[in-house]
Amino acid sequence: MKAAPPPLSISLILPILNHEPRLEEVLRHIESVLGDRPEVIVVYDVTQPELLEPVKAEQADLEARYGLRCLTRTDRRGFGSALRAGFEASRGDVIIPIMADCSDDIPAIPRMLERIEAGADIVAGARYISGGAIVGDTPKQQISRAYSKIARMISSVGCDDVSNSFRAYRRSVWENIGNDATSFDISVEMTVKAAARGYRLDQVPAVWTNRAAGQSQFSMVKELPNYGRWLLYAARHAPSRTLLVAAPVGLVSLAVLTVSCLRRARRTG
Ligand SMILES: Nc1nc2c(ncn2[C@@H]2O[C@H](COP(=O)(O)OP(=O)(O)OP(=O)(O)O)[C@@H](O)[C@H]2O)c(=O)[nH]1
Ligand SMILES: [Mg+2]
Repeated sequence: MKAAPPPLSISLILPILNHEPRLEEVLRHIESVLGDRPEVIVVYDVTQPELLEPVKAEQADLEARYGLRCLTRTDRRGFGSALRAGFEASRGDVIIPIMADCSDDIPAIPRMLERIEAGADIVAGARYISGGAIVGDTPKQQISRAYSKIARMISSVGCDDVSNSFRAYRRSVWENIGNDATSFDISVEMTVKAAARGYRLDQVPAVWTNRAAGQSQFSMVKELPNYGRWLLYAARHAPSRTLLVAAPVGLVSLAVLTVSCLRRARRTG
């Protein structure tokens, strides 16, 4: 009888800008769901010299208690760059970015791994399919939902949540697809490039919870051109060239939606 293949090894990458007050809650949750199976790498970007000492103390404490590995970079290099550093330092067969502000659905990870074992190359945690959800909907989330709809409409991307960074990547996908996004759009970049190259995308429902503490680093205005760029890429690589017409329509709809959401957010304070 043929022996069963060994279980896939997992690396979890947690990016942190300076400090995330709920990091330890995330680590405890990971431990309760996955035990000591995953390799955990925390990528800190520290922007103020006076924070370095407390960050180093926090890291030593966490390394001792949770057996994780910390990378420290000075300066703000961006979310995408932090994920890249984590991927490069990781060793797992499957790599999963996890936010350090308790927004990701840790119990969804075993379902993601099942899909990878069944042959998927990327398994997205999808908030916009049945069983997925957002707790604490904001204008940003409404734009994100619309963005995913537009991306799906104008391209061949078989994923209903292209921007969620919470997803499982087979290591080979990350190694074979070059990426250059330094910001939050890295997840969209990987999705549209993987779809264009015929990798197998799958998704599982995931609940995303808005941050309850700490500071958001996401700026809608700064991200708009980044996200626009990947819509164009998706349209360019869609099966039919006629879809090129749909890309500008999608971009304009996204810009209109963004402006109206920002206005609404400003009105409601
Ligand atoms: N290392 C590193 N981590 C970052 C950087 N920017 C954001 N992060 C971390 O990446 C994770 C996601 O960033 P958030 O600010 O929560 O982004 P978001 O989830 O879109 O925004 P919220 O909805 O407000 O939570 C958090 O753990 C941040 O600390 C960065 O430049 N470098
Ligand atoms: Mg967050």
